[in-house]
Amino acid sequence: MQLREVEVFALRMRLRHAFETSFGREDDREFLLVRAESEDHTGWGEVVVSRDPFYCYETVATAESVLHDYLVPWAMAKPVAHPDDLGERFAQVRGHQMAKAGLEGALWDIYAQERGESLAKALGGTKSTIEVGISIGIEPTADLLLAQVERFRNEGYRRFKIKIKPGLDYERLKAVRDRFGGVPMMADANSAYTLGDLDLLRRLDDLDLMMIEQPLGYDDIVDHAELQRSLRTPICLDESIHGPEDLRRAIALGSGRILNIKIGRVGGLSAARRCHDLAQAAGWPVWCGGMLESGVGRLHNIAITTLPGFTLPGDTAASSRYWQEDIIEPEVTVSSEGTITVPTAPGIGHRVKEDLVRRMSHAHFAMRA
Ligand code: OSB
Ligand code: MG
Repeated sequence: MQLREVEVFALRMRLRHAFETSFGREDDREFLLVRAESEDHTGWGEVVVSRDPFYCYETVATAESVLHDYLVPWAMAKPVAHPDDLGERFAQVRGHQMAKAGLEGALWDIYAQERGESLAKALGGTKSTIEVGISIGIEPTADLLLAQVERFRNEGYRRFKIKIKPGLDYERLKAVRDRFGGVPMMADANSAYTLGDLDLLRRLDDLDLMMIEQPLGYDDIVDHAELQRSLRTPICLDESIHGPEDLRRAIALGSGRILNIKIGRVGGLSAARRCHDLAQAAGWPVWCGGMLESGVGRLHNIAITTLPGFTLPGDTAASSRYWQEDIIEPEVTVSSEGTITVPTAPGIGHRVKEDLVRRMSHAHFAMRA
């Protein structure tokens, strides 16, 4: 495929329910959308950055700059035979995985449309429905947390991820365990602890959690290995894995036993697929994480989750969990059994409300080949 035009839109979307983690609180999502046009097709990708560099170093501003100055011109410079080839073309830019992933995602959408296949099928996915869970932020009180779990359990979600931070951890999780019995649940600490908290982390073993996600440093795989040796609960890595090479090292060290794959964090769908393959070979189950995506990123998440190694429910909830109005049509819905039906139309498979995107976007650039 040869790109004719790439447009990048900056969006700010109000979350229906503020989302708080150990690193901060988000009331609005600020992120970028990429619209890429080839001779015959239009593809969409989402750059899952935030306004602030609190989850990782990338932000709306860094992604906008790197896309404008390097990645978009390089993607348009000559034809792309396969989206897998972009990794090499982008390699001179170190890091900036989310910026790379957003643009690569738009090319994957085009590539799938060219083949007349759904994005899931083009990636080699095998499922027609996927199982999903939900990620619940740090709520102001334990009662409000319990009310959230209750609501989402009634809606059908298959597993509950509860955000924790020091002081709001064991008791909160215990309250959920006591109220809801054996529900599949896990905790996500977003790097809020150190090995100095070993006693507390060990107590979490009593709660029969499916896993504890990223308890230690955002860039650590050594302390996590030590912690995993002293915990029964599997550790799931999120922040510290930025691609297949990080994963290879983490597997070698035993830094965990499960991987959260976020397409943006690992640098795109091609890298996500390679992480999936590596994890599968090592016997690590994987699941698809989320970055409070709009419909565009959500559809990419659904597609990657159809690969066979995604054996645990992910964080890909319904559009309505996040947005008053999503930017895709139809919106993503979750059945009362906690499943999402994988789109079968070519590419990402749902229509992007382009007029709405153009009206909502507060900054924009376009480049032509
Ligand atoms: O750590 O998985 C995380 C959201 C923003 C930043 C980091 C994380 C999250 C989530 C939400 O847990 C997942 C979602 O519902 O999209
Ligand atoms: Mg996480």
